[in-house]
Amino acid sequence: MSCLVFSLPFKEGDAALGNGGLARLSACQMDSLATLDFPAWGYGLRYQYGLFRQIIVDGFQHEQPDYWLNFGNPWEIERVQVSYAVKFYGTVEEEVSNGSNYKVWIPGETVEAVAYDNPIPGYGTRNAINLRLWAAKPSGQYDLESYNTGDYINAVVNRQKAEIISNVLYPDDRSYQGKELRLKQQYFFVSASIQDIIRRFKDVHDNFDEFTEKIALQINDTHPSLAIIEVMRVLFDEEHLGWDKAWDIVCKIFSFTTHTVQPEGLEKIPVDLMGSLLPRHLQIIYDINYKFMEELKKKFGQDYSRHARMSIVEEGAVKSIRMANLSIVCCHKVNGVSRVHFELLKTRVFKDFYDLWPLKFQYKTNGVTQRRWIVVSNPSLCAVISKWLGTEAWVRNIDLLAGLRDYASDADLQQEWRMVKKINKMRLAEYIETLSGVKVSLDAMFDVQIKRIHEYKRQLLNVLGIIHRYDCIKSMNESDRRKVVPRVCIIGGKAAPGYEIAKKIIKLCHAVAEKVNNDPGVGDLLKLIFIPDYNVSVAELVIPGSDLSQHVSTAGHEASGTGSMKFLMNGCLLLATADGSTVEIIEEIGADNMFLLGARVSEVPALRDQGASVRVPLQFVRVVRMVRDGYFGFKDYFESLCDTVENGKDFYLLGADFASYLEAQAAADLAFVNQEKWTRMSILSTSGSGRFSSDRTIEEYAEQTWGIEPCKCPF
Ligand code: 8GP
Repeated sequence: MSCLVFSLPFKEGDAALGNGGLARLSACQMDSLATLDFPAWGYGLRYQYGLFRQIIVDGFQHEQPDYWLNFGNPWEIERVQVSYAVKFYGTVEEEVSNGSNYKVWIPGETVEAVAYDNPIPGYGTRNAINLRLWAAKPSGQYDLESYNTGDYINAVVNRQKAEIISNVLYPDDRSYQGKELRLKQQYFFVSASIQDIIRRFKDVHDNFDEFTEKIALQINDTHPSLAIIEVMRVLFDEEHLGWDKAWDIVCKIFSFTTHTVQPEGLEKIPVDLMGSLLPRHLQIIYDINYKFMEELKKKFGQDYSRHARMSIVEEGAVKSIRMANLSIVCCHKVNGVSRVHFELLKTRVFKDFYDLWPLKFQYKTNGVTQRRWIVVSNPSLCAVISKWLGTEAWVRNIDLLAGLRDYASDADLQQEWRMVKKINKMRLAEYIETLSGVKVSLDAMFDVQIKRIHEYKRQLLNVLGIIHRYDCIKSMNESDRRKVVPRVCIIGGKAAPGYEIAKKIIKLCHAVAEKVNNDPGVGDLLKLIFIPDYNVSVAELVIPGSDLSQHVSTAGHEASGTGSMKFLMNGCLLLATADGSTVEIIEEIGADNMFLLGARVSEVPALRDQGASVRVPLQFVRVVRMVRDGYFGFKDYFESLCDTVENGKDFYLLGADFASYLEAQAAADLAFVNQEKWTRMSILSTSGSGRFSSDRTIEEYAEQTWGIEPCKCPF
C-alpha cells in the first residue's frame, strides 16, 4: 500500500476558506478593490475546517480535515467586542406600536457571531480594506441558563451546537447535503453581516435617508441571497420604515452575480425548512412573491405557465424557494461572468426574466490579479517584464503589458523568456520528483490541467488523449519515436467527496500513470503526474512552470473559468474549447496563438440530439476499450466510468470532440518543435492578458453596478 501525504515547501499554508474558482475570484477581487482605493469590505465565514485535504492512497482520493487554524493565524485580528446575536427558529407574533401592527420574531435559539478581521492592503497605495469573517460562539444566555440549573453537560453540548455553524465548509459546491446546517450557515453569515453594516451606518447617520447612496451590497451566487430578506425584515419590522420604503431601499442596494450555468446549480430551499428555521423570512418572501405575481399578471395576463416558471416559490412534491428567482426579483443588476455566460443567461437559464427586465442583465468578464499571479508567483518573469517595459507600473496598470507585443520576436527577449520558463520548470520538476519519485525531462513540454475534477471540465478527455499518445508511441518504430515531442502531463484537482465518477477519474489518472511511467519503452517521451491536494500554493508553483494548459470543458458549461487567465499571464499556451472566458481570450490574443478545439456552444444541442449516432472516431473507441478491458487494471471499477462516455450516454461529448482534441494536441506538438515560434506565442499570450485582470473587472463593477468611486487614503 502506498500513501502520499505531501507538504509544500512554503512558509504558511493556504487559508482553506473556499472550494474553487468562485472563492479564489473573490480573493483576486479583494486585492483589486484595495489596490484601486475603493472603500469596500468583504464578509465571510471563519471556517474552522475549510476545504478537505486530499490524500492519495493507492491511487484513490481520501479526504482529511484541513486544520488550517491549528497554529493560529497571524494575519487575523479577533474583535471580541464586535459580536452580534443571530436568531433561529421560534415564532412570529404581532405587536402594536404607535397605532400600527408589526411582526415580532421570537427566536427559539440564539447564537453569537464574533468578528475576525483580516486586513487586505492594496499594492502601491496606503489603502487597506477588511475581510471580516464570522465565527459562531454560544450566546451568553445559553450558558447562564444551563449553569443556573446545574446542567454542566448541557452547557458544553450547547456550546458545541453553536460552534458547529462555522465549523465546516461544504466541500461540494454543487450539491446541497446537510440542508439545514447549510441554511443555518448562510443565515448566520448574512445576519451578522447585515447587523454590522447597519450598525456602522447608524454610527454616523440618524436616519436611513442616505442609505442607498452609501451602501451597495454585492451577492455572489445565491448563498448570501437571504441578505435581501434580512434587510427587508430589519427595515420593515425593526426600523418601522414601512413596506414601500424598505422595498425601495432593498431594490437599490443589492446586485447579484451568478457564477454557474447549470440551472440545477441554483439553490432551492424547501419551504418547510425555511419556515421552521426562519419563520419571519418565509412570510416576507411570500409577501414579495405575491406582489411580484400581481405585477406579472398585469404584464402578461393569464399566462400561468410563465407565472409558474418565474415564481419565487416552486410548487411540486417538495415546495421550495428558488433563491435565484428571489435574487433577480429583488436586485437592480444581474451579472454574468463572461459574454458566453451572459448569452446563456439571456436565452436559456433566465430567459423569462430577461424578457421582463432586459436592462437588469449585464456581464462583467472575470479577471485575476496580476499581483498574485505574476508578481508573487513568478518573480523571474516579473523582473523580465519590468525590464523590457522599462517600468514596474504594469503591476498597477495592466494595460501596459500590451507593450511587450513589440518585442515578441526579439531574440534577446525570447532568450530571457525561455530562461525564465526553464527556471520555473526546474522548480516544478524538483517538486514532482520529491512527491512522486518520477524524474521528468526539462526538454519535455509540460502540459497541465489543474482545477476541480468534474465531468464537464473533462479531465477524462485528457486522460483518454494520454492513453492514445501512449498507444501511438508503443506502436512506433525507432525513427518515428525520434520525432515525438516529449510530454510531461500534469493533472491535479479535488473531487467532491460524494462525486463517484470524479473519484474514478482520479483513480484512472493513477492507473494510467503507473503503466506509462514504468514502461521502459516509453522513457522520457511521456510521463503522467497527478499532483495531490491541489490548492492555491500548488497553483503558484505549477502555473509558472507550465508550457501548455488545458481548459477543455464542453462548450456552454464553464461560466467563465479563471485558471486560463493565470496561465495566460504566465505565458503558457492554451489548449481550449470556445467556452466561458476563452471566447474573449481568443479576441485578445488571436486564435493563431492558441490551440482551439471542440464543438461550439451553438453546436452542442444538435450533437446531443444525435445521441448514440453521433460520429465518434475509432481512436476514441479503442482507448475506451483499453480501459474497459482492464489494460490499466481495475476492470470492474472503471466500467461505470466508461459507461458515461458511450452508448448514447456521452452527455459531455468526449467522443464527439475527441478527433478535434487530438488535432489540437498535434498542432501544439508541431508548434513546440519550433521554439522561436512557441516563445513568440508565449510572449503574445502574456502581452494579451491585460483584459483579464481583476482590476478591470472591479472598475466595471464600481462604475456600472455599485456606483462607487475611489477614495484615496488621506494620510
Ligand atoms: C465558478 C464557475 O464554475 C467558474 O466558471 C467561474 O470562473 C467561477 O465560478 C468564478 O466566477 N462557479 C462556482 O464555483 C459556483 O457557481 N459554485 C456554486 C454552484 C455552487
